[in-house]
Amino acid sequence: FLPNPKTVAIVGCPFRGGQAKLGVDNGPIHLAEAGIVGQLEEIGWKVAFDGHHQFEDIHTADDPPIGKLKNPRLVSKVAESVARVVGGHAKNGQLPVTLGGDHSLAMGTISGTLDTYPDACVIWIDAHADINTVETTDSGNIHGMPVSFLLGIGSKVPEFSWVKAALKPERLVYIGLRDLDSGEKRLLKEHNIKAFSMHEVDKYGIGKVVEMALDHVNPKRDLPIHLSFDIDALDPSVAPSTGTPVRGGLTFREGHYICEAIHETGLLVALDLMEVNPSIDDAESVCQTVAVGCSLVRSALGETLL
Ligand code: Z70
Ligand code: MN
Ligand code: MN
Ligand code: MN
Repeated sequence: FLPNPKTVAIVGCPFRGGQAKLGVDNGPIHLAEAGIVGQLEEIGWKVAFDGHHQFEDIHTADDPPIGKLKNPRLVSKVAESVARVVGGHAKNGQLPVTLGGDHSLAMGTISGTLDTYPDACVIWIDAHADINTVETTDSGNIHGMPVSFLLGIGSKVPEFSWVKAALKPERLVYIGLRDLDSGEKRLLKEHNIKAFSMHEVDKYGIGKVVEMALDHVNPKRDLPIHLSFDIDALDPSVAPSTGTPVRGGLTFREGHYICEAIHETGLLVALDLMEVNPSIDDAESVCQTVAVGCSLVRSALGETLL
């Protein structure tokens, strides 16, 4: 089923409408300026990058909240266009690497992947579960909600009717969680969603956790994998420049190990790197965070230590 892509399509998404902080829209610009394209070429990929995506601008005045949801029409429009772009690249046999931008974009990237590979599984690396529904969200920030839309749980918002409930709970697994709202904890239990929090990472070690995660979503190691990596899964000492740093996160090596192990499966069909915010913390922290982001992407795409 895999086209064995030799070409990466970089999908730069300068978007911040899924949360309130300024700056995360500059994440992809910094990642590109740090030389991610050349770095991937260096490790043997052809890289297609035709510039960052331009999104339709819907002004806040024309986009009042729907229930608690903030910027709902804007987020929906942007994610829908990202779904089209990612799906298009995947159907061309390319491996889409989406650079965010906030994590609401994953509503689009994963929709694009599932449209192309309906039996794909999702490995979601994050401090947060991003599974709030219309009912459970407190903040109204849609970057805390993309998973519920993909699963089709919570009440439906007509503006998001393009999102198919194409993700089955058994095809989703989390690693790195440590900051969940109480409603999110309930949803994970209710829907039997497998999650490895930092507690399990400490208990079993990252090698065993990745193996157990793959055993759950991909027992025969034959399904395509979409890896959605929120940089805030890493400890703030490793990746300080992100909107919601949470202490007690993955080490530099644990983050890279996840990417390396997923590359080794040979099943990766799409990758997201989200929530790099160059407006947070000092210049040195930004540099460090952007470099770690590039490095995670290289590891997921096959850079080896030896
Ligand atoms: C919270 C919410 C979130 C990222 C914060 C936080 C969600 N659960 N995700 N930062 N990346 O607002 O729903
Ligand atoms: Mn493109
Ligand atoms: Mn996230
Ligand atoms: Mn997060």
